[in-house]
Amino acid sequence: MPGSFKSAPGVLSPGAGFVAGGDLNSPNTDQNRPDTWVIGDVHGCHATLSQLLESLQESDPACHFVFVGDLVGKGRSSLEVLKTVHSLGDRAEVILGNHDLHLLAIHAQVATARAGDRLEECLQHTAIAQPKPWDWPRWLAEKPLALIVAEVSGSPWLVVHAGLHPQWSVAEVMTRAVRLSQRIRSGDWSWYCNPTDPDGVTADYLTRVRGLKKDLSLADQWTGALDSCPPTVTPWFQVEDRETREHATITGHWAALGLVRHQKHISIDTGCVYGGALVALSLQSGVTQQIECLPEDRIVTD
Ligand SMILES: [Mn+2]
Repeated sequence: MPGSFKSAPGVLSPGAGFVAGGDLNSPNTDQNRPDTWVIGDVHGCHATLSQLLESLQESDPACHFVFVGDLVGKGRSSLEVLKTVHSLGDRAEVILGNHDLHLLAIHAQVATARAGDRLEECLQHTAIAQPKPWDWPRWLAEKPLALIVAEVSGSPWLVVHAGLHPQWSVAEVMTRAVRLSQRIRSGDWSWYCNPTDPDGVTADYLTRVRGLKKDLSLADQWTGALDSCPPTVTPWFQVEDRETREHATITGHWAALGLVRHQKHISIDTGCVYGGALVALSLQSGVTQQIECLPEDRIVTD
């Protein structure tokens, strides 16, 4: 079932003629070219992901996927999600989210698991001596923190997990993302949860930001819906004169926000692991498909 964007205060909802992409007036109608679907936060919801992938591939077997990050954490089947996305090979690109970084940091022994992470299966997998396990940490650490997706119609999309510092240009975002990736791949985690390290700052904005205070620092305490925004806080994508405002951007991370469009920005985390839905956004047509969280993925919390 195609989904729809919700209206929220200060957020423009697309009309029936909405077309995704940098050029909103030039829809791509090339039905012969495989589509690219951008998929929201999976968080270990393997059954729901499998059903969504099956549905998307039924009509377009050669389609590509971009995952906005947080493949793992909270949900029951993080290892299965990693394996499934890995099995898509070159047809899937993955952006790292805060929970993906947290898993890699635990594996690198610079962080400890928290209650509710449900990452034991991933961590035990690499501890098995025989048979030789799949080296998911190596695969995951290679994934970028920002991705530019070129589409035939319109200008390219910039995809990150959470958001962007309002004063960073696209070029600065990519430079920072590449520099942080190099440290992750080299096994250097001294930036992790370290706000005095420039790469720690990069990680904060790209993988964790929601609201910003007046000085553009993170308003960490607020994770709610737009209508609960404290008066001294501004959602990062609504900051006036944001450097990236003319670029088409897509993020996940913010479950309470849901499927929302604001000017050229689209947020697609609809909180599957919290009993919501898992969303896929077509970069060709701008339509969304979503699957409600399946019972086997549902986490019952007291
Ligand atoms: Mn996240």
